Amino acid sequence: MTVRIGIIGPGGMGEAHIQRITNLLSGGKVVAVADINPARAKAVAEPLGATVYPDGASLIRAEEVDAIMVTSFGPAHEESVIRAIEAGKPVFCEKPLAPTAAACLRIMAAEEKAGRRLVQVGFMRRYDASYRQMKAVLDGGEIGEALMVHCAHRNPTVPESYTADMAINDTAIHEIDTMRWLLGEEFVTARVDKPKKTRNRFSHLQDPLVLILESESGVRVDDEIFVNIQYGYDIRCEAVAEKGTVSLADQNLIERRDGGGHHNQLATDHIDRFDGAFTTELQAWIRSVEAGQTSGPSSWDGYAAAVVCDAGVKALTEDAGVVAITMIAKPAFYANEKAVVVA
Ligand code: ISE
Repeated sequence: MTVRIGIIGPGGMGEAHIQRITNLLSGGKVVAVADINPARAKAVAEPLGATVYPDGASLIRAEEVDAIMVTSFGPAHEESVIRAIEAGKPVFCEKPLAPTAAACLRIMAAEEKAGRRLVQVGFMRRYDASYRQMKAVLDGGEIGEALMVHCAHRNPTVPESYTADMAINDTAIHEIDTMRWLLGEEFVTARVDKPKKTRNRFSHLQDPLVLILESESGVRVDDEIFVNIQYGYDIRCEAVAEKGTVSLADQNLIERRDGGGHHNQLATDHIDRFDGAFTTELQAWIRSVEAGQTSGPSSWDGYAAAVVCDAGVKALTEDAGVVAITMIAKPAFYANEKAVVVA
């Protein structure tokens, strides 16, 4: 079976997903496109031979569309995701699931009403080979329980439109989700440390900053967010456990030695660094749609990340010190989910 996919809001991330589905992955075909900018929808659809729809609602209703991919602007996600759920169609939604916890709760309510999981959230790091190996080591128990995790999330630069809160809800959201998954528990507090600011930033930003999270069992996670580091896209993570440590290795593809010394090739952005993760993530989604069993990061994960982000943004923007994180109890509907990963 070929899963016929309709994409809503094909921006940069959406384009990258379309290229993967069209040129690399098996089992899926993009047949429909909608965008608030009709010229953009046409430009994306034409080379694919896909149909342009005037809006997300008509694309979701279309008989020729089996599954929906939402890659529009975050605040627009809720409407499309809920419509897709109501139409009984599986939906892959880029992060964030929605920008507020309240909107995520509405999505969860729609999914519970539909009676089956239909939403996969685009937290791609769970599909990254190196994070998966770190998780296997921790789950294996040989180095004991994790006590602390040191993370760094460094972007070369960000545009002026990147607002102060985005350091948490656009950038740190990746570590928030990955650490919940890696540790298998929720966070209970958040605080933000504000080091000396780089001169290479727009003045409205606190850059760098360190988000510090504490989990239910007391694991301390620190996450350095530095979005103007200039030199490259650098993602680091070291878990310190009772009898050992495990960390992501340097992500270089090649090492070069020459008269200037010994160099690593660094990634330049997330599309480059997480290339393999995006591929595995989307292939897993297509397979799960074929099997009629949506899996991977769920609406619950989208909600939990949003709640932690809210606490982090409060700590950052209101100088609120240690902020308690309060979530609803995890609904039974979302218990016992497994992430299906396709090698
Ligand atoms: C961006 O939206 C992403 O999702 C990237 O993975 C992250 O590195 C970047 O900071 C965000 O702005």
